Amino acid sequence: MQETKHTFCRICEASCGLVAEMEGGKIIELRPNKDHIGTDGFACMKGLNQHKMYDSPDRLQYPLKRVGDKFERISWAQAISEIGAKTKALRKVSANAISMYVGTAAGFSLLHPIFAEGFMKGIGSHNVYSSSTQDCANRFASATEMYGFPFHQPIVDLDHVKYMLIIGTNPVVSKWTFMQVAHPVKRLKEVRKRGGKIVVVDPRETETAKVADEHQFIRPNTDVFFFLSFLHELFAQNGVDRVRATQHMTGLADIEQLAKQWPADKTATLTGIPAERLQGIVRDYISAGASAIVTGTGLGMGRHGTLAHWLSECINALSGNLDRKGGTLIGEGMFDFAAYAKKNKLFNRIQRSRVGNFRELNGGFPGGILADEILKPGPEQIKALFVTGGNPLMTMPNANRLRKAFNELELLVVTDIYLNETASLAHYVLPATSPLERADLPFVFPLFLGMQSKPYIAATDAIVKTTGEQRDEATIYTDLASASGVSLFATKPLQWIMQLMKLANAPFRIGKQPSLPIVFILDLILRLSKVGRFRDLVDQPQGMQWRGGTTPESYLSKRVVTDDKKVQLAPAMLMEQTARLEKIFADESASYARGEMRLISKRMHSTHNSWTQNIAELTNGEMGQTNYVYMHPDDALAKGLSEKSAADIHSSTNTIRLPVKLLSTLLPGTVAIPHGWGHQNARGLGIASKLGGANVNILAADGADAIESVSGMAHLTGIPVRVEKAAGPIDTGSWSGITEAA
Ligand SMILES: Nc1nc2c(c(=O)[nH]1)N[C@H]1C(S)=C(S)[C@@H](COP(=O)(O)OP(=O)(O)OC[C@H]3O[C@@H](n4cnc5c(=O)[nH]c(N)nc54)[C@H](O)[C@@H]3O)O[C@H]1N2
Ligand SMILES: Nc1nc2c(c(=O)[nH]1)N[C@H]1C(S)=C(S)[C@@H](COP(=O)(O)OP(=O)(O)OC[C@H]3O[C@@H](n4cnc5c(=O)[nH]c(N)nc54)[C@H](O)[C@@H]3O)O[C@H]1N2
Ligand code: SF4
Ligand SMILES: [Mo]
Repeated sequence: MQETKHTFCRICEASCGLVAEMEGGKIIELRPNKDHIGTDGFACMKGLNQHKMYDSPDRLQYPLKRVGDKFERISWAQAISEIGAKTKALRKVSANAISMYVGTAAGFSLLHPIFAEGFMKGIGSHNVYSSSTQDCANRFASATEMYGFPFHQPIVDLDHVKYMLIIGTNPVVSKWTFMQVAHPVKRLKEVRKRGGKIVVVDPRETETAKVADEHQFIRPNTDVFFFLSFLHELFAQNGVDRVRATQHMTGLADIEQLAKQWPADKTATLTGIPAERLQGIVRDYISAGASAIVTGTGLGMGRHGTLAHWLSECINALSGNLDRKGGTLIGEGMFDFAAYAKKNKLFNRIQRSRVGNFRELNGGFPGGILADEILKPGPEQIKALFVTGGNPLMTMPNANRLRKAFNELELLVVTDIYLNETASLAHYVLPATSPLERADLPFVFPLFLGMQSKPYIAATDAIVKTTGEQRDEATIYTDLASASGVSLFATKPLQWIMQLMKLANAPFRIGKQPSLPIVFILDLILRLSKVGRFRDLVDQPQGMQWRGGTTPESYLSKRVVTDDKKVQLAPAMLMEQTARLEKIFADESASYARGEMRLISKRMHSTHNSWTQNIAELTNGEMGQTNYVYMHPDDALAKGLSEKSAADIHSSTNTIRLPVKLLSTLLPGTVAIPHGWGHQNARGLGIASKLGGANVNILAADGADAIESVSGMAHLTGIPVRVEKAAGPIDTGSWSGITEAA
C-alpha cells in the first residue's frame, strides 16, 4: 500500500521538514516539505537519501558481542545483564572508572542525551566526554563567563540585520551552526536583497563567500588578533555604545585597556589583513547600525577558540548590537532554562579532571584527554567506556593513539546504527533505532533555547518500523541503569517510574522490542511546559508557530543570569588568559615567518562528519571516492605536485597520504582536508569501507598540553603541517593511506 507521511530530518540543525512516500511500510522517496513554515521547502542530498542508509543491509539489527575476533549475535537480555554485571564490578572499585562519550547524533534526539546523562549520574561518574570539545566548547566557556549560562548563545537577527561578518563558519555547506536556518543560500540572498551587506572572513573563499558581497582572507589561527584590532578600531572610531555598556555590562574599562594594545597595523602582517581593510570593515560594521559577527567551528577548533569567540561577542555587545533588532538576540525556548539552571545549580558542579586538571564544562571533560585518562595508571583510571551516537575513532584528535587506548579498555559498549570503526573495537554493540524509527521533537537547541531564525515547533511520530531488534536510547539507558544496580539521575523513584512505564507499555508492543512509551513521555514534556499536545503537533506537519524564539530588548538586565545580572565583558578567567597574548602573537608570527603550512577543516555537501559515506548515491562520483588534500596551485607547483599526484601530509603526530586537488580559492600556504574519511577499518560499513581516503584526525595532537586551556577544545584546524610529494603509492586499505601506519 502506498501512503504519504510527514516528519523532519534529524541529521543537522536545519531540521528540514520532510515528506515521505511510503510503500509496504518502507520509504521509497523523501521530498522537502514545501509547506513547512520554518524550513523553507528545503532539504539537502544527505537528508533526502538518508532512508537508504537506514535500510542498508549493513544496519545493526541485533545486539552483538565480540568473542575473540568475531562478533556474535546475542539477546538483549544477555547484553544488558553482562554489561550491567561488569559495570557494577568496576563501579565497586571506582565510579569514575566508568566513562561515556556522547556524540553528535545524540543531540538530535530529545531523550537520548537526557537518558545517557541520567545513566552516568546514576553511576556517579564525572568522566563524561562529548563531541562538544571538538566543535563548540569554546562558545560554552565564553558564554558561561560572559552571561552566566553556557547556552546563552546570541544568534543573528537574520530578518533585520544590515551588516553581517561571517567568520570561521560556512553556512552554505554546514547549514548553519548554533541556529536553525534551513535554506542558507536563500536567507543570505534575502539579506542582500534588503540592502544588507555580508562579508566573509575565511582562509578559503568559501561557498558562503560566493553568495556574500565580499570575501577577505585571514590566516588560520589568527582570528583572536583580528578581533583585538577590531575592538581597538571600534573604540577609536567611537563605535562603542557607552550608555548601553555602562547600564547593562561590566568590565568596559578593562576591555578598553586591552584593546588599546592592539592597533590594526600591529596585527596586519600576522592576520594577512591590511590595517586599512580592517578599518573599513569596522567602519561599515558601525555605520550599518544593525550588525552582527557570526562565528563557527573554524574559530572554535583553532588554537585560541575561547578568546576569539569571547572577543567577537564583546564587539557585538559593546557596539550595542547585542539584544538589538538586526543585531544578535538571545532566544527563549519552552521555559527560562537559564533561570531554572541557576536556581537548581545545574552547571555548578565544578569537578576537575585527573589528567590535566581541566574544569568540567557543561558536565563534561575534554575529549583530548580521553586517551590519557584510559592509559594513565592510577586509582581512577578509566576502564569502561560507553559510546553513544558518535564515532570518536574518526572524529577526535590523535585518533591512532585513541585507538590504542580503546584496546586497553575492559569494557567498551557502543550504541549506534552501524558497526562503525569505534564499534568495530567494542566488546558489546547495541543497535539503536534510526532517526526515522523514532518519535521526537526538534533539535534540543530550538526547543530549550529558541535558537531558530523562524520560530516554530513540531513533532514527529516514528514513520518507519524497525526491522530487527533495535531499541531507542532512552530504553537502553533505563535498562543499563537497572542492570548496573543504579538509578537514572541517582533518583530511585524516577528509575521505578521508568521501569513501570516500560512494563505498562509492553502489552501494546506485542512482537516489538520492549520500550519506554516515548510518545507518552514527549507529550508529558510538552504539556508540563504548556506548549501543547504531542498529537496536535504531529497533526500539523508544516510546523506550528509558538511562543519560543527571539525578541529584541528582552535580554539585557532582564534574563542575564550572572550574579549582578550584567554582561561580563572582562571576566577574570578570560582576562587572565590575555596575559598570554603577546607570547601567542610571537609564536604564531614566528611559525608563519618560517613558512610553515597550515591545515584547515573543510566540510563537504555530501558527508556529515563520519556517517553518510555508506550511501551509495552519495559516493558514486569522483568526489565521493576519497577525501583529498586541497592545495593552492602555486603551493602545489612549488612542491612539484599536480592533480595526478599524491601527497604526504606530516604533522607533529603522524603522516597521511592523499590525492591532491587544486583549489585556487584557498589562501596560499594553507591546505584543507575534509574529516570523517578513511573507513577502511570499519567492519560494518560495506560501502564506505571500500572507498579510499584517510583519517585527517590522526594529524591532530591530543593530551593536556595540546588542547585549548579554557574550554578543552581540540585543535582540529590551523594545524602546522609539512606537505611533500608522496614517498610511495596510496594504500587505499589503511587509515592513513600508507601501509604500516605509525
Ligand atoms: N578534522 C576535523 N575533525 C572534526 C571536525 C572537523 O571539522 N574537522 N568536526 C568536529 C565536529 S563539528 C563534530 S560534531 C565531531 C563529530 O563527532 P562524532 O559525534 O563522534 O561523529 P559522527 O560522525 O557525527 O558520529 C555520529 C554517529 O552516530 C551514529 N548515529 C546516527 N544516528 C544515530 C541514532 O539515532 N542513534 C545512535 N545511537 N547513533 C546514531 C552514526 O552512525 C555515527 O556513527 O567531529 C569533529 N571532528
Ligand atoms: N554538509 C555537512 N554539514 C554539516 C556537517 C558536516 O559534516 N557536513 N557537520 C555539522 C556539524 S556537527 C557542525 S558543528 C556544523 C559546523 O558548521 P560550521 O562551523 O559552519 O563548519 P564549517 O562548514 O566547517 O565551516 C568552518 C569554516 O571555518 C574556516 N576556517 C578554518 N580554519 C579557520 C581559521 O583558523 N579561522 C577562520 N576565520 N576560519 C577558519 C573553514 O575554511 C570553513 O569555511 O556543521 C554541521 N553541518
Ligand atoms: S540540511 Fe540538514 S536537516 Fe536539512 S535535509 Fe540536509 S541534513 Fe537534513
Ligand atoms: Mo559538530
